[in-house]
Amino acid sequence: MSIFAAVMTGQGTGAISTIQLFGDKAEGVLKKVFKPSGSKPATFGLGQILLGTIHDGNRTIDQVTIGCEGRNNFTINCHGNPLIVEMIMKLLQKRNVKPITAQQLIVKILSSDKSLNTIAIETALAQAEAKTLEGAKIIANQVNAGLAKKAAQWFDSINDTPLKQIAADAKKILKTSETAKLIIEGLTAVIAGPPNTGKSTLLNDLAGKPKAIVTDIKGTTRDYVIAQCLIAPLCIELIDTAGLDDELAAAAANKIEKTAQKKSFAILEKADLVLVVLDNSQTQNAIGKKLLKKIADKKIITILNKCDLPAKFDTTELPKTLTDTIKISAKAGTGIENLLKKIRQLSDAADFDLQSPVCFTDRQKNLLQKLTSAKTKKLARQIISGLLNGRLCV
Ligand SMILES: Nc1nc2c(ncn2[C@@H]2O[C@H](COP(=O)(O)OP(=O)(O)OP(=O)(O)O)[C@@H](O)[C@H]2O)c(=O)[nH]1
Ligand SMILES: [Mg+2]
Repeated sequence: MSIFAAVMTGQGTGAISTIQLFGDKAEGVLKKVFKPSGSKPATFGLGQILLGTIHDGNRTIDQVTIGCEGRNNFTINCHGNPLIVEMIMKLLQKRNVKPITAQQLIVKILSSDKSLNTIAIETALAQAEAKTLEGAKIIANQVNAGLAKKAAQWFDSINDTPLKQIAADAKKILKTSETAKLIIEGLTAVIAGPPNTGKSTLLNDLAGKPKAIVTDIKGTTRDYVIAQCLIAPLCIELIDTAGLDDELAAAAANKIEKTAQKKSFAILEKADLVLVVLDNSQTQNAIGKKLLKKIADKKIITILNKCDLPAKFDTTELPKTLTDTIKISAKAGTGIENLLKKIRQLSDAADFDLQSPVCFTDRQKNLLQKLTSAKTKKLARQIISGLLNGRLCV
């Protein structure tokens, strides 16, 4: 086996950076580049940390600590200047150490532990990327329960279980995974609607800070404004757009307005959820046909805003896709709790069981999709075995 090294900490300057060294001759390399403090030669015992210096011949590069995490597995904790990190990596390369990415190194280390299945390795990689604590828990639960347990059950009982049953189970897991994905990766909610209805006021409310400019002038927002907002268990990227109006778009006198309208329609493409904000204190809300067409297949909540003022809007006039309404006053901050509840409900995140079996990588998803249409038990067994013990490409 070769010796590999990867920078495990994030790019840029920090107090400390960590380089991990892995391979059956890693200790030999360390003995050549590391001088322990004191007079004794370095001996690396499992779980020990040694203080000393990394040197290139007579030149000291940095004071470091070396952690021994396994027989072939060491961490070099150096100072966090990227130049120092680069010098140490170059020094290791001179000693025939191959530089790889942190992800690749994690896969190599975990793959060397034969007691771990592939889902456990994917868990270690994916957990760090989860946007919420609940998302991290969902992923962690797939190792000893969840997907790994389900796959092991399928494998053990394949001779007695009809393929139809396995396919139905796989379909259910794929469906549940759609909600899990929103909790793990977060969702994008676009705030859209006619001008001056209170979209930016709502964004500021949900973001908990004045991110977007609010005025009583129609067309205040031009470039869209993004804010992150935690509506546990969901991490939401909220996007406030320019007021959308078919007539305004057609008649937009200047280039800036035209571009603002275009950009707002375009951003709707990436919405998992659309919050259509209307002004409940006006008799008319010009909900353009173009907006309705754009969001026809999206999850939508229609927000009747400005409910602190007398109601004038006749909701029976609303098109079918906008009849799921909720009343709020973004300015007074009333009705917001109900809105949050509705957002959770609509994304199925409200009562999500964090123990449910779900897939959380494209590899797992592809295999489950194949399993839904496997025509023979031999093929089904191969797919399930791949789910548990397949190779990872990183
Ligand atoms: N009374 C009342 N006024 C509100 C409410 N929400 C917003 N407003 C007011 O409505 C006006 C427009 O608010 P904005 O949040 O800028 O509206 P917008 O939809 O972002 O407007 P555009 O960016 O022009 O499309 C401002 O004067 C706000 O103070 C509300 O709940 N009640
Ligand atoms: Mg605005």
